[in-house]
Amino acid sequence: MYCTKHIQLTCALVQEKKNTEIPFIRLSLAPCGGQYDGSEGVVLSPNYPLNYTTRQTCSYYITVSTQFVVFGQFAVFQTAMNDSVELFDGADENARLLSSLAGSHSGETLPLATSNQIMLRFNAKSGQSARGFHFVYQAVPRTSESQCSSVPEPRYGRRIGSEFSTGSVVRFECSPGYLLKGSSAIWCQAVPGALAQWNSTTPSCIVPCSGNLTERRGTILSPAYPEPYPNSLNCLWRIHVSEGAGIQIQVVTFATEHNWDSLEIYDGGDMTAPKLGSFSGTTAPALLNSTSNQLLLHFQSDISVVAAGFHLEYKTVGLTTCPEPMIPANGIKSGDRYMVNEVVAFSCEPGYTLQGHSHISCMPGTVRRWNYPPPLCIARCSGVLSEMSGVILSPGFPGNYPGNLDCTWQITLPTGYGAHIQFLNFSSEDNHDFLEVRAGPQHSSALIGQFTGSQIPPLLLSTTHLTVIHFYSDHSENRPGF
Ligand SMILES: [Ca+2]
Ligand SMILES: [Ca+2]
Repeated sequence: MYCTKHIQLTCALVQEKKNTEIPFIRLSLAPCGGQYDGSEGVVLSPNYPLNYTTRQTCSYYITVSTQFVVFGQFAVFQTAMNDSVELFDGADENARLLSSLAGSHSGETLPLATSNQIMLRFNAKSGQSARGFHFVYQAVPRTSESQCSSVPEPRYGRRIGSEFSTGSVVRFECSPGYLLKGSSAIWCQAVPGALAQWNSTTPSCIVPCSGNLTERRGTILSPAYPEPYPNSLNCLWRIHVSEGAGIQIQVVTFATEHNWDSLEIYDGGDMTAPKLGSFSGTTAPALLNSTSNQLLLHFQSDISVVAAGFHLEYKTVGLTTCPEPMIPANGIKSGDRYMVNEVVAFSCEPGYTLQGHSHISCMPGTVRRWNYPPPLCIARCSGVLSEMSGVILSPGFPGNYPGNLDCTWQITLPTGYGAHIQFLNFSSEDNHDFLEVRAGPQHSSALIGQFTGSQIPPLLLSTTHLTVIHFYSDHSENRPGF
């Protein structure tokens, strides 16, 4: 099938229904209309959580015990502009209209009903569709002149105070990651000749689509979490903790539309910083570590298909360093800073050859480690030396050389120069392991000296510019060499 995601709406819908990568999409579909008798409950638009079916009117009748009244709010509300929901303060549409809503109104608290019955009528005649609604209701005590209506806990938050008589104050706070929208405190006022009333509506707890987080720890949620996030988001969160500290993000849940809705995390204060990663679908690492005291999170969703979103927790951590690198035997380390991106260099003492990487750097990532192991400094069996001075060591020096060696070092000097050869150490198995110095590359070239045993050879002079040193050891009895 050929289809372009952003052009064919039908294609997007099919994709949503078939998409098995996105968890939390409930597939049981809500009916159009019904009777609700519990002391609390949920009313969903037809087909919810998918877009509602159009060209119909659905009537929902909600009844609670007679000593209570109905209190309700829309956790989610999204209709086409010409489709509306009407709430009637009684058993049918002849009762007083409590509220009439169209468009987008999630989280709003509705006026309290005066009766124990309400009727909710959904007019979906426009032919256009949208997400619909998720209406939550509960039975609350009737009010009086000295008693305000009982105040429910906000979704994703809590109510502090449970006195609802005149003069009482009730405060609200939101769960981590949510922001209070509305009054953080309300009080119950006496109204002369009428029922007592709260001075303001109860607030709601929403997820902000941006933020500057400076606390030592915190929570970042995708907008509308734990409901799926909306389309067309462009959210930016900055975490900035104290200088010298690092930030660790724990990914608690993560699900976005694969390839289309992605969370990018920058290892610094702005989008020019290197990315710690770009995540979409359900793949995100459990832990992410910054290399400094700032992180930037950028979440974008496109125009169709959503998923459950994400829940991230961050905390401030000590920025860890890479472990002290081991200095190779006969080697020298330069650099003593082991933070991320810092480099340590190694070199070898004269006569030793560096094997491995001369520079290693401390890598960013969840675990602090060097990009390479420290190098080794080894005395090689054979080599070509063309410097005007140098050092030659037997393999393994200052330890014993191995058996069965056949090493050749060639000293190549500019024409006209000869070589002084001075032995600082010499020890080989007498009459079995030999060192030979010849004035030329051939085995037949003039022998300057042949040495074996434990006596240090004398100062030698080669009169040619090409001097060759051979060292042979047999299969047994090794000594420290030279
Ligand atoms: Ca999307
Ligand atoms: Ca030997």
